[in-house]
Amino acid sequence: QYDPNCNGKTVIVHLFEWKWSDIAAECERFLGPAGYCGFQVSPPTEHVILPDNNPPQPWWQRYQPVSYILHSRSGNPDEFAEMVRRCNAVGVRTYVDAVINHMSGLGRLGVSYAGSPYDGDALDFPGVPYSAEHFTPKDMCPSYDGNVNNYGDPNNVRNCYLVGLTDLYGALDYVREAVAGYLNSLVAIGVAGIRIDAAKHMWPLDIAAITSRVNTLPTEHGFPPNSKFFVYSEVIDRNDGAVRVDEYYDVGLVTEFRYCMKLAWGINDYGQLGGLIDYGWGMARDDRAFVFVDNHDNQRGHGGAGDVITHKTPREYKQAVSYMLAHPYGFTQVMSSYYFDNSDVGPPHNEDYSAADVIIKPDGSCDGGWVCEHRWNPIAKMVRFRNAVAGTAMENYWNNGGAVSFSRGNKGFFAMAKGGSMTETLVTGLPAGTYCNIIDDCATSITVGSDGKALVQINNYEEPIFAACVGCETG
Ligand code: AAO
Repeated sequence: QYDPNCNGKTVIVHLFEWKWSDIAAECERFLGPAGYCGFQVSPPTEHVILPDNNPPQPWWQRYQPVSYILHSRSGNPDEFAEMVRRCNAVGVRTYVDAVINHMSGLGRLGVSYAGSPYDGDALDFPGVPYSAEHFTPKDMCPSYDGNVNNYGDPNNVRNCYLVGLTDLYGALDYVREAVAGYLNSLVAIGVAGIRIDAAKHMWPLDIAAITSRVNTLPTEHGFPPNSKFFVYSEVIDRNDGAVRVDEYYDVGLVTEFRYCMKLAWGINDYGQLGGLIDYGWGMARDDRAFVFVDNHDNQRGHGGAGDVITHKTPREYKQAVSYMLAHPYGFTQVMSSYYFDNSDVGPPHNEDYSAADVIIKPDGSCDGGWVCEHRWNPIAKMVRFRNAVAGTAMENYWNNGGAVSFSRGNKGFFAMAKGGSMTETLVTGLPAGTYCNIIDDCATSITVGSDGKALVQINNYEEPIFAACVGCETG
């Protein structure tokens, strides 16, 4: 459950709200060749459909499941399985955003894509089936209105309804079996792991009871025998509540949201990059941390917003993601977004609100409202860098407040200049020789002497990054 099962590759991309057929194509034409380990999909199950919301059918309706049938605006079960199959065939793994803490919100009533009816107030979800006895008994929630409203009390956080979402009673064998059944249906078609949505609101023991029932990954999808399902728990711990990231180490990796904030501070003021990882703050240990510059929530002011860099400031964003991918801490995820003004609005869509095609322009960038940060030049190149230097330590760290550099063992060297230019003689950690900058397709290079030093020059305002790695082919 700690291994993403992708042959040692190091970066996942979150293809937020993409449809399955587009992802299948993206695996073959881009993710595989670029060296991505895999991708996280939006919740694939049937969910509430909210045509009367303003705006209609917000992105977050997918976080209100009503059954475990894999049918959503991204596609139907056949399209989902076909995506997983095609991506596995090119060595790119699928990770599902698993919403298993709750079902729909109270007051939600209707019928979903595959025909499953739902009634939130009656706690009735026949598509699973779940009924009232499968939800956390009211007397176990210490809050006055039944909702999570005191992050200082774990019983409140985990036994009450998160923003009115009907909370599954994870202590019940029936619920554990039903959720494990869902996860095993994913395993059977070749899914390699899950993000556990709202894990902070589940008891770690309940999660462990569920994941212990998950089968090993099928060898016919290319997994080595006895491979375990990868798990990363979504826990927003900003030193502000009773629930801490380390409570989730036994079940897998855990999201480290303090990293988003620390990295944003560091990009705004390079002097602060040196203190990026702060164990004094309780940040997750290196082999448990799941990190990202921004996610689908905090990029739009939902959970844990503030102090976060997003695609809306592309120059800073490229620096932030490049630094994250150069730095050894944690397992990394790259965000891939769609443009939005309204924080509730769903993805680019067709008339029936199914997800619209991702359009790829001749220059390789995206159109049709999709941002495709994962294709941005320095970001895609740094995926290759991170794979090439995997397992090495950060050494020879240098930072003068306006520029920063470090080596990764004797395999890679990284430098970045906030203002867009720098000229410095630096210790590179690399064996003597000439190395070119993979970011500018080898337009510039450094010559490392026998003392490991080189004159490093950066002169590129938009992408002020130098990255070289041993054995990194270019182009
Ligand atoms: C929607 C409507 C609601 C309605 C509900 C039910 O918006 O009005 O009541 O339906 O009908 C997403 C959306 C929700 C949406 C939900 C269901 O974001 O708006 O509700 O789908 O459709 C907490 C959780 C965390 C959660 C986050 C959003 O701990 O798990 O809220 N993230 C996941 C998903 C997310 C999804 C869900 C969970 C639910 O990624 O997309 O919701 O499936 C503090 C706490 C955090 C807490 C935040 C926000 O954070 O520590 O635990 O996250 O508050 O409540 C500073 C602090 C930081 C603080 C933050 C607040 O940064 O340092 O600690 O401010 O923003």
